[in-house]
This record gives sequence, structure tokens and C-alpha cells, in this order.
Amino acid sequence: MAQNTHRDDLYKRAAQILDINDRGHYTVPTSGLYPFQWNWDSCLVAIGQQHVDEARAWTELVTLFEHQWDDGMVPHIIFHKLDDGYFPGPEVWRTGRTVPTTGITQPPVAGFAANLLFERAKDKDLAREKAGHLLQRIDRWHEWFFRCRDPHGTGVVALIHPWESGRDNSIDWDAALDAVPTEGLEPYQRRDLQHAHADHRPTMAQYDRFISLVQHFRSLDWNNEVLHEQSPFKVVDPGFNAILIRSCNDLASLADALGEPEVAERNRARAKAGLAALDSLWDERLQQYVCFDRVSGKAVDSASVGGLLPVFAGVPTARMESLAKRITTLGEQVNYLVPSHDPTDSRYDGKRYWRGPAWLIINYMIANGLDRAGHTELFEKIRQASLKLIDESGFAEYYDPKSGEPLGGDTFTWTAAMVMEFLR
Ligand code: 9YW
Repeated sequence: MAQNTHRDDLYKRAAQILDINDRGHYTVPTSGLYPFQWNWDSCLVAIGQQHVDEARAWTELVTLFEHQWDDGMVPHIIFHKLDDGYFPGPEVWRTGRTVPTTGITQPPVAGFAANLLFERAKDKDLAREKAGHLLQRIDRWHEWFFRCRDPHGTGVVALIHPWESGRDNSIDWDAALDAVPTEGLEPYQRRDLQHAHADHRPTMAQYDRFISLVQHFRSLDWNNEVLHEQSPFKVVDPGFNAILIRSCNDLASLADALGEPEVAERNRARAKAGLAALDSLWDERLQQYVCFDRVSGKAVDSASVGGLLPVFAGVPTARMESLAKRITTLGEQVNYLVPSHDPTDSRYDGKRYWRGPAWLIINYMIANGLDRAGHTELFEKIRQASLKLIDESGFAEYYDPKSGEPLGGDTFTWTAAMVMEFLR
């Protein structure tokens, strides 16, 4: 009984957070620090919103796709309402859109999210209408990825900016970022440090490179036909590709359900080629996947959570077993799975953003993949660790995986959405 009351309380608090951050047709990740619509936040948040209000959940995705570019890209931030609490704003990106957006993208969870909303929908008519509206748009986004970010047809796509990965300052990008020139960098003022602790955020040297890349792409008029070839930063991330592969497969299922066999076939073919190419990123020594730097032509020696996320894509059984072992070992080194970087690596930093802390959205995707592959015990371990973090530290942006300390922003929307999923 007490247990149930406690779950109800957690659920209610999560629903309240979704409500606080709801701006009507889109949701902000948290007010103050992130006052706009972020791409992958919205897709994961919609999954939580479905528990409360199905129509509202569909709106979150529909709004995001209203800002899809003509070339098919779906931008990483939509600046619905100006707010000078965040840097870099529209005056830096200058992408020339009526409602301003950034000029880069984010992990494509939309295919996964749309299919999940559809499968679980209670209002089937609404689901058919909304999923039908989204299907071609998500398909166009997937098409854009392979055309513009894999122009040589390898089967996997590259990121041209660390912000595209969603794991901004991961150790994965250190070497590649070092090679990004910063000459001609215009003076700028960070705003994140007004809202969060400097020790928990990316460094100045990293921001200089983040902004230099934005300036460079802006000088190329955000033309996606040339950005990949002309970018000084080009990294293939197994985590990002795993999400894309899962979304292609899930979009194919959705297309089947909606009677769109061609969309289904195209997306299955993309997922199949992606899975085959992903295997080239396997690192025998680390027993996980690693990034590949297309500029230096080298594999990146970095045991990050990006290399564990392929469990979400449904990799072959032997790989799945090895990844499950890796995650089990990590669980012996921290108190709260899943750290965003291996704690035995000297570069690990348990408080600095994507260089060690645990994030609930990552936990959710990894747990989902493990569950689907029958690793029920490990799934349950991650679920329990996630709920314990919330119990002890509230709905933070991220957490120290050893101490459980809450870090970054608070009252965080996607953390709340994932809690709803874990409580299901
Ligand atoms: C920034 C909103 C976003 C996430 C990213 C996360 C962070 C924003 O917050 O980036 O300015 O650094 O890294 O994954 O979408 O929650």
C-alpha cells in the first residue's frame, strides 16, 4: 500500500513537471537554462505525455516537424519565443528561418517515439491521423541523414558538431575538437553559467570550438549539400547511429501498420545497412563500440555510453551479450547505472555533463534495448537505479553516478517523462 502511494506521488510530481514546462504546443526542457524546444527532448517527452494526455503527446511531435527544413533536416533547437537567457541564440545561428532554428540536428528518436505512441494509443483514430501526418516527414528526415551525412554510402552517418550527438562534451569528441581551428572566433558571452555550476558544464576551450563550428557552417550558408565535406569535425557515433537504426526499423513497423509498404521497405533497408556498418565500430579490447573520426581516419579510444547504446538498435546476440557484461561491470564501479563514461578512464569526471554523469534518457534507451533482448535482470537493475536517483535527488538534468548528487538544471522535463516510463 505504502509502496503504491509512493509510486503515485512520484508519478504526480512527474506529471506536474511536464505541465510546468508545457508551453502549449511544445515543451521546454527546463525554464531558465533551456527556454526553447529541443528536438530529441521533445520526442522523449511525448512518450511521457502520452500517459497523461494522448492528443498533447502527438502535438509535441507535430510541432517539431512543422520546423523541418526543405532539405529534410529537423533542427536541434526551435526558437519559438526569443529569450536571451540562452547562448547561442538565433542571432548567432542566422539560418534565415521565419521561426528561427539552429542549423544542425539531434539524435533521431522521432521514428521510435511515433511508433511507440501509435502502438500504445487508446484513441486509434487520432493515432492514425497523426501518425499518417508524421510518417512521410520522418521518412524524409531519415533520407536526409543518409544523403547528407553519409554521402559516400558507408551505411552509417557522421555528426558535424558535438551538439548533434546530444552528448555535447563527451570525451569522444576531445581529439576531433582539438583539430577544429578557432581563428576568427567572434567574441561571445556564455549564458549557461548563470544557471548551472561551471564545474558541471563544458569548458571554455570546448565552447570556443562549438562556436567556431557554428560560424564556419554559417559562412557556408547552412547548405547541407556541402557541410559534411567541408566540416573540420566529422565523427561517426555508434550511439547516434544506433538511435537512427532503431528509428528506421520502428518507422518501418509504423509504415506497415499504416499500409505504406514503400516507406517500410526503404527504412528496413536503411536499418539493415546501418547495422552491418555499425559492426566496423566494434572495439575488441574495450568490448564495446567506439566512435570513428572521418577527418583523421582513426577509431576514437574512448569508452563512453555512446558505445553501449547500440543495445537500443538490436545488435547481434554475441554483441548484445558483451555489452550486457560491460554494463554489469560498470554497475560494480558506480552506485547508480549507467555512467556516461567508464569510471576507470583517467578522463572520467563524475560531475561534468557527458564525461561521467548518469542521464535518465540514456538509462531508458539502454534498459529498453536490454529488455527487448531478454536481459530482464539488468533492465530491472537500471530501472531501480533510475528511480532511486529520483527518490534521493529529485528530477535533475543528470546525476553523479557514484554519489547520486543532482547536477545541472532541475525540474527537468525528459527526466520526468522517463520516470513515468519506468513506473509503468
Ligand atoms: C546545451 C536540452 C539539451 C539536450 C542535450 C544536452 C543539453 C544544450 O541540453 O544541450 O546548450 O548544451 O546535452 O542533449 O538536448 O535538454
